Amino acid sequence: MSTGYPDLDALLARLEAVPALGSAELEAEEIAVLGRKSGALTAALKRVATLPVDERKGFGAAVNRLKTRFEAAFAARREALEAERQAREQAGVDLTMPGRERWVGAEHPVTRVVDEIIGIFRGIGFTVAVGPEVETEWYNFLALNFPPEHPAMDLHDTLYLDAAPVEEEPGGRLLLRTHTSPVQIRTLMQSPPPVRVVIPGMVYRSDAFDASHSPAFHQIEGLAVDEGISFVDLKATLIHFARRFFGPATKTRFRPSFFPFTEPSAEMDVECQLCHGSGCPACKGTGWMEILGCGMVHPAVLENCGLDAERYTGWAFGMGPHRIAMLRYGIPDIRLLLEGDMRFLERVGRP
Ligand code: 2NL
Repeated sequence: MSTGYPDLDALLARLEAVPALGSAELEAEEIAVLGRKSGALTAALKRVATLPVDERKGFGAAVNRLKTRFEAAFAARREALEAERQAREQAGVDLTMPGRERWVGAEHPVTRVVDEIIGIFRGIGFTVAVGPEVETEWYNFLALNFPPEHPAMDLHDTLYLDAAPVEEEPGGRLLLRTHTSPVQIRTLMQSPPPVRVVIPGMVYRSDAFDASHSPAFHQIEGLAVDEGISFVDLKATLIHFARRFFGPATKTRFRPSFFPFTEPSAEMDVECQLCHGSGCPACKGTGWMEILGCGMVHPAVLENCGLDAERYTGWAFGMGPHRIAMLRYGIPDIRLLLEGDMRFLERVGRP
């Protein structure tokens, strides 16, 4: 129904739209149309005084009629919205209730440690390799120069599969790998040196689940094999790693050790991350924390992979990212890293 005035007719579309407004929109529209300061109809009413005398009465009346229609439409819509709200309330739905906050998750500290370690080695030319978690005795032990009677191969330490051996003995029995070294053996057998790889993954041992042990845990190993590689390369690379990972001023030390697959072998310590060398309960007063084992690849291991040990040499290391995460974040119990309790991740994980 036309008002008889084109500039007032322009508001009719807005009048028709009122019954579809939501409550916030309704409030805004009331102000936009009827508001004392800048409402569209208020402005039209103010214009009345500027018109020639004979036009004032007719226009003023049209504005007032339109104003009455708007007021009625707003009131009707407000009532309808209130009725809807009451109906919802009676049905037990409260749309004003705050939503449940959804936790988007966090990066696990072990994942973060593994990613950072891999990143540091990638930065100096290493690639990443992965391999099977079910292995044979040959790849897991014998190729690595474990003597056939080594206690690590015992049922008490290693989880064997209840399955037929893949080959006749020796070395054909199936097991859950106890370290990621078999992937290094596979890498050396498949691609000739130069080899520079890091290998992250889960490993398994027949251990009790207590504050410092778990039957399943992560390991990350590295291997460099080429012509002319020496212990100097091992030390320089691992010291570089420690400084990148723990900070540029980090002190390191190497102690002699023993592994069947390396000769000579060593363990690397970094200054205690909690007391910075002065001695505390975490480092048992020594000021040092062991972070990895390493050594020059035993010539027998190279020969087992079909390589000429007179021509090639190499070094390798292995470390446990759980231990490193515990040292770095001061986590007292390995089970906190493995149980998947979201309350722990909410506190320690990186969002
Ligand atoms: C440790 C010690 C180590 C290796 C792992 C390795 C692999 C091949 C040849 C020679 Cl194929 N060595 N790996 C070497 C030294 C130490 O791990 O304490 N891990 C948690």
